[in-house]
Amino acid sequence: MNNPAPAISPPARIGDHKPMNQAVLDWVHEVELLAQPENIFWCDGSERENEFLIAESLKQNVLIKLNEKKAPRSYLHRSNPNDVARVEQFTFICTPTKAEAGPTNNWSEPGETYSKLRGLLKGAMRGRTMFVVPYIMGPPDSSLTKIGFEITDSKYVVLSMRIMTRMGEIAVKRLGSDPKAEWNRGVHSLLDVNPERRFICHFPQDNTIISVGSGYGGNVLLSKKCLALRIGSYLARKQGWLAEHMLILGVESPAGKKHYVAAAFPSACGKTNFAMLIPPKHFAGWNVTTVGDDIAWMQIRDGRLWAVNPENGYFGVVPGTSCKSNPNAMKSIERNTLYTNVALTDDGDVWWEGKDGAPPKHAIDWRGNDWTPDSKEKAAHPNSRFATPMRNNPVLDPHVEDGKGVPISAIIFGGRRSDTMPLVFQAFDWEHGTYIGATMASETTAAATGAVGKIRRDPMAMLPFCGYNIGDYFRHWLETGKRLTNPPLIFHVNWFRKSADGKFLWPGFGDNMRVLEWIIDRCEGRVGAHESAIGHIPRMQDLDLDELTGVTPNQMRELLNVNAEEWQKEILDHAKFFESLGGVVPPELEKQRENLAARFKSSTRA
Ligand code: OXD
Ligand code: MN
Repeated sequence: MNNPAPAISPPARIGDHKPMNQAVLDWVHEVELLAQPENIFWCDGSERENEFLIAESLKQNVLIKLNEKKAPRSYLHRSNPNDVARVEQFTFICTPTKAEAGPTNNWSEPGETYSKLRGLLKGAMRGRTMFVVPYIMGPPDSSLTKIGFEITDSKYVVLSMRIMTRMGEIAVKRLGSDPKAEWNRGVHSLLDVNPERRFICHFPQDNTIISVGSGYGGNVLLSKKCLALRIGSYLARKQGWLAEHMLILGVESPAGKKHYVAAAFPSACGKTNFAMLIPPKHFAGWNVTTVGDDIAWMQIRDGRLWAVNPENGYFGVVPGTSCKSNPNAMKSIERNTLYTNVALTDDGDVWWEGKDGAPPKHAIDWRGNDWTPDSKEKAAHPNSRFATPMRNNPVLDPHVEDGKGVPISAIIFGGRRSDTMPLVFQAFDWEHGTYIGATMASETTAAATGAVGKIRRDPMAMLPFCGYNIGDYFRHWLETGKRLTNPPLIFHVNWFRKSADGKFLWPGFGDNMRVLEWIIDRCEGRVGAHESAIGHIPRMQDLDLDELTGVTPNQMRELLNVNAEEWQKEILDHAKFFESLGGVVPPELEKQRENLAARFKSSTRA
């Protein structure tokens, strides 16, 4: 469990890798004086250090070793049951004014917040080891790459950061000794893992993050949601690029033509599955490769958008992952994987709901209790996770380390919608696409605490991750569009539409290739569409549906249908959402809504 663990004493040359940079040394000293740890452990990211930390974690029951034959070099971690997901209600953007954080963020005054956090951190690491984790986000030779240092009192965090980032020596070298160099300061302490003392605070102006009271990945791997998205989006606007909650995939046709696509779906809506898609047999010769499964940093070059994945690993949702839903993820997590909150089988393997094969007759559930198929509780927590190096992915894109990134031909927005949203449609242009992203909605999932299955607007899947005023974020998207001479085409997809009797209409997974092919063909201008009120929609004949099983022509019509009544409600809901943002929405997007409503009025066929 994620409870405070005693200090460790590493052998010589482990934990003594101090950087040369005086600004880092001064800051670490300041945190040391405040948190009063027993000792400081400077990480270098080496294999030797990793082995040592794993051995210590096993001794202190922070990790459980899995069966070496079934899950080589893999471990299970159980978090405190009160600490299993991101806590949006305790996540703050601490800008000098509330307006800078905007209507979608919790705001807290920086001065007061620093003092409150200092109070909580005072003496918080007494008797414990304080780790200093240097890391970079982005390929080593990218101009977008950022340096971060995370101080933490959790070995689980150090081990996870080693998977999720390029950690250690590489960051120390890149930073060098310039005291004015740009780097992110991150401080994390478990405290006593008490939800009442759990705060995830971002200070964009100071490039600083302080996270206390949690051990859950999204709250504490400060490189990911905190730096790469919240602080990242703030820096991106200032510096003229985009930091987005998007997967990046490559798709190559049998003729050898390759395109890259970025897609924004809210948390736990299938980004990892889509990024690792295996085309159905009928699509022989098509290949999908993964650049990233969660975050895209994109900059403009030659009038196009070029994307890099800042991460080095995948932190994916486990339940539902199987050889049917994502064979490449199953291969990726076969080894060197850190599991959190899945079930442990009697033979030392891991299990979760939705895994291939029959459930085990007995297991230990994610809380550490006995479990059988008759148990009422789930064996794995619905937001249980794997952290696995991206190099485990058999379909890793060869350009993943390319500093200039990959050129993006299409951007896809999508969410879980039981109704209203057709399988796929294409925006008329960038501004219309920005509107589609800005009004995107999805049913909530277990990735964040709170009710599951409620529709919420989640602009560009960035609602929990935009580190500044959402109105300015929309404006930044519109401005970016003006700077692009060769912008990506923008699409919206919905794999989750249901029939009147509540069944999913679309098989999803590999069959999403059929939609992806249409998207690529649209980019190449070689396939048709019907021009509807909401955008270009494929007609049945525009999609390759050969050998598609389980979808009748009527169901297909339903999937592609634009129901005017549902859309009247949808447009009203867009208006309500914009209104709830209190006047920050750019007029161009208000106008887009009026145009959408007008198109429905002037059209008899939607
Ligand atoms: C994630 C999330 O973990 O979006 O990627 O919550
Ligand atoms: Mn995510």
